[in-house]
Amino acid sequence: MSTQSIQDSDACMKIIDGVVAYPPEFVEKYKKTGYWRGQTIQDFFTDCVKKYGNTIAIICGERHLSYAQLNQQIDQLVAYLQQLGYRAGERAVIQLPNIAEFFIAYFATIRLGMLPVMSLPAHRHAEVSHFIDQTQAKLYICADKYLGFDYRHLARTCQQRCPTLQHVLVVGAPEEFIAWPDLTQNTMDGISVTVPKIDAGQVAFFQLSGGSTGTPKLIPRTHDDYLYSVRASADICQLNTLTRMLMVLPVAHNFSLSSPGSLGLFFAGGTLVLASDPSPTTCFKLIDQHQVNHVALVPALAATWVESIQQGADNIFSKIDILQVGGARLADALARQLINQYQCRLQQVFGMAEGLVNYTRYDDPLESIISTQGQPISADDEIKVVDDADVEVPAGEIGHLLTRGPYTIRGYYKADEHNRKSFTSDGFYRTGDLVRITNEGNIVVEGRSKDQINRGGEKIATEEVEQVLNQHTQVIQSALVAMPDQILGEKSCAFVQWRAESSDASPVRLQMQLRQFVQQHGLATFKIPDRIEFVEKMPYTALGKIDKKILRKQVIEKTA
Ligand code: AMP
Ligand code: DBH
Repeated sequence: MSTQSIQDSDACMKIIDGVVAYPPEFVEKYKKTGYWRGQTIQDFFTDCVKKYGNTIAIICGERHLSYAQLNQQIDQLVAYLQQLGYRAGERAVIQLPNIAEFFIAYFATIRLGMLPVMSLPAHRHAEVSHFIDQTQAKLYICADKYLGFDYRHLARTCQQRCPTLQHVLVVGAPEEFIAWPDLTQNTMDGISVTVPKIDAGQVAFFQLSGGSTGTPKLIPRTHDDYLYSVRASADICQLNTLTRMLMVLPVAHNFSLSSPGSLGLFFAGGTLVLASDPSPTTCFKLIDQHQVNHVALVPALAATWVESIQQGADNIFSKIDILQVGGARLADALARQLINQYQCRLQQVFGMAEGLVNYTRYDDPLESIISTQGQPISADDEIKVVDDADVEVPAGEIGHLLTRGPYTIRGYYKADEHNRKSFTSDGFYRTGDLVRITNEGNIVVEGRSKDQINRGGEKIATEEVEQVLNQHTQVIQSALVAMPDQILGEKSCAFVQWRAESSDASPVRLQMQLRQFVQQHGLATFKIPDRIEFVEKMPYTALGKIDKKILRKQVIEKTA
């Protein structure tokens, strides 16, 4: 274990094994208030099983798993992993679609004291190998194929690149890797499992950040802090044993897992229905078939579902009790339409995997629900809206949102340098969001200062894509900017300064080449530029940086 103290201007930050610890006075405060209860995610789930044993926890295709059955399969996998040699403290990257195995893998690794690392199905070998390297993961758990992509292929690349990787566990056909064991046969009975004693103040797992720099950052979440956000969210959203939640967004996403998400649902004893894909065809059927009453979407999906209703599908929104929309700014017009035209009970959710989550409350005035992103979970979420010099702006004015609180991290994992920029010296997280606070205390997201594109809720750190484009031998430099999109809200446009002597191929061919280049590099599918513009020179700001404001204007004019 390595401990490092960084003396900052007004705080002494303790970093233990790459994790920035909460300062002792905050630990004491969050414990005293009852936010942090010393419960691990493992004990939390065991409690759920005790309370709701025979209730159906998960519906996944034809499979209906009760809390007790789920628990039994988790136990089987715990024994299996222990037999493979896994012990507390080791890390496992989990990249699974919306299937029951995700939860079995998540809870089993945690039960064993391992630390799961979340990955989205859209991630490719650049991200996955980075997660493996950064966490020194020995285990990678994936599906054989999903939406036409073969993850065993990805696993092979990671195996070549990542010296720590020892096992690949595949749900489905394993080829040369290890097959997900049949956990229904209780073949592991009789194996004695040593479940370690875990301190709830320790990191439980790594969540994902969209980030705004070159490499994706990992977010270390502790048992204590995460469970507080989960319990409080379940409370705010009034989940109960009758809640039937459809999981449309990727299960590993922070919104899906905790706001209130699957963990909030398990806490309340409800039933989770897993959608294999987010299409109206798949989801509307599941909603009908299983009397779903709670759904969480990103604005882009809500818009797609509206379109499908306009084209003749049933008004699915009137059949559910609550539609949560978050992950990207919901246009007021769409919010209004959902409520007025489709009798939707809407809740806006503005959150981040780093911590802070805001909800409009069910009893808020309609106008607040339509045009604001709500209020924080906790009375102890500290919010500051500041100008470029970190001075608080007058009430109601737009500024940078800074936050600190009982479930917001104090630093990304092993990212000292980046942390100095992303956190203030007194521990506030610089969200990169531009917000204002209404008279009623609601947050309105007005824009963004971080160099990130929000593509229908999927975050793209522009620098990461630019770094890849710049590696192409024919590229002098590149700049990725957001362009407006009717459905997704934003898409990405890469401006590329190309070497003059290489311009004999047609632009269309060059664009294809570049897209392939990004893809071969192993970046997630959603990071491949939607549009590519070749330019002879870049516009610059007075400070000599590429002027993205001008580029954004240019792409709007070109696409108008
Ligand atoms: P991440 O840090 O990758 O978890 O992404 C969180 C970011 O998503 C926030 O900082 C916002 O920029 C954006 N976001 C999430 N929910 C909303 C929302 N309801 N409205 C606007 N932006 C949102
Ligand atoms: O976008 C997000 O990351 C997000 C949105 C809503 C989130 O992490 C959350 C709720 O918890």
